[in-house]
Amino acid sequence: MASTKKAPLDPKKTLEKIEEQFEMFQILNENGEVVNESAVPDLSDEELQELMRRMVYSRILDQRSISLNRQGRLGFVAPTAGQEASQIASHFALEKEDFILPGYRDVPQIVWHGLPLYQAFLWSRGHVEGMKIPEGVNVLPPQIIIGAQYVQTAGVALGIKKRGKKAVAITYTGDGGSSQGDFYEGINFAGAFKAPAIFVVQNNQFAISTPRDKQTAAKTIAQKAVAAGIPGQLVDGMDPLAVYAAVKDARERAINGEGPTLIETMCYRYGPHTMAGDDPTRYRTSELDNEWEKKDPIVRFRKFLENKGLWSEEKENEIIEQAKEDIKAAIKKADDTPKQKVTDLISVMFEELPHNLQEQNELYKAKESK
Ligand SMILES: Cc1ncc(C[n+]2csc(CCOP(=O)(O)OP(=O)(O)O)c2C)c(N)n1
Ligand SMILES: [Mg+2]
Repeated sequence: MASTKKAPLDPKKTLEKIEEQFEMFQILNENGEVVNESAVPDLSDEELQELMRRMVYSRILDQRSISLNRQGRLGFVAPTAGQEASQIASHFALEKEDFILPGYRDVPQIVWHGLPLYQAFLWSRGHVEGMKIPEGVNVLPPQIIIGAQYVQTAGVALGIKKRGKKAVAITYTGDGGSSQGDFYEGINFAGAFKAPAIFVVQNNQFAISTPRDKQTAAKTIAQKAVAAGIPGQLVDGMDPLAVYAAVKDARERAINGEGPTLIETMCYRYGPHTMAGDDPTRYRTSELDNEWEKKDPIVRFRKFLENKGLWSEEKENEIIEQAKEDIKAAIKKADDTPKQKVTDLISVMFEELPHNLQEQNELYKAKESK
């Protein structure tokens, strides 16, 4: 007779043990005080100021993009305010030779990586000139298909590895994106091939109107790394120093041949999902908005820098003015770009046009020359 002794199965405990290990990594608290001294990254005073400059600039770019959209001068705009630490501080840990595979909200990172601002504006308008990315700027067009950039990143990272380059491919998606099949395929493949990839999930708590707790039963998104056999890190995405340190660490391991990392940045978008018309008051409470605004990355970092004597109102105002001037010049340059023709759109798709597109191209060429 078979033994009636119960096997000591406890898969629930296994899960709990895994989940409790995913603690949120933080260096600066909401008051800009260092709470994790040993983790403070080695950045010079100038670098700290530069990081702040870029976050302030990004906030202004967001505000101006929203108003340009309202004036009908921009097309697609996905607001970024609240996500500056997740976006700018993660980018700050990269090098020029690294590749960025952005989602639609990640325009600031690709602009800081070298995409001229007027081209980002043209992209917003759906103009083909927007994504003719200059030589040497390692950026792919922002992905609209949720999560697709994760699979592409595994491929780009494998390519980097095969060429023996000391660089990484970094990609961004959202909490919603982490539910897509592409998310799992990307992290799994990169893990299997130890490809130098950094997978960032900017968990801004909502996928349009769907809250994070309806997205997954998992306690954290970072723990999804466990199934792919890669390191996962949960980070305070409103803390620029923590985000910077986590990405820097992931980058170092990646270029040392140790493979990819999944990083979840806990953050919030203050604005709507996009400027296409969703109303956040229909799916968020003002209490929740207020709670997150207290964690603001720029306020927090300003306090930190002021305490070190590295920041002033004057300095910040100069940056704001500079950003506004740059944006004005960039929108003018976008306006001055010749209007897109149908043949521009057709001819940009292939190096050599297939037969049917050649026919269409000829047809439109004739129309456009009238
Ligand atoms: C494959 C696919 N499904 C659905 C959509 C429609 N869609 C656009 S944005 C979005 C929500 C994404 O949320 P999240 O990943 O959290 O990113 P966030 O916008 O919050 O930055 C959805 C479902 C899409 N673009 N692609
Ligand atoms: Mg989201």
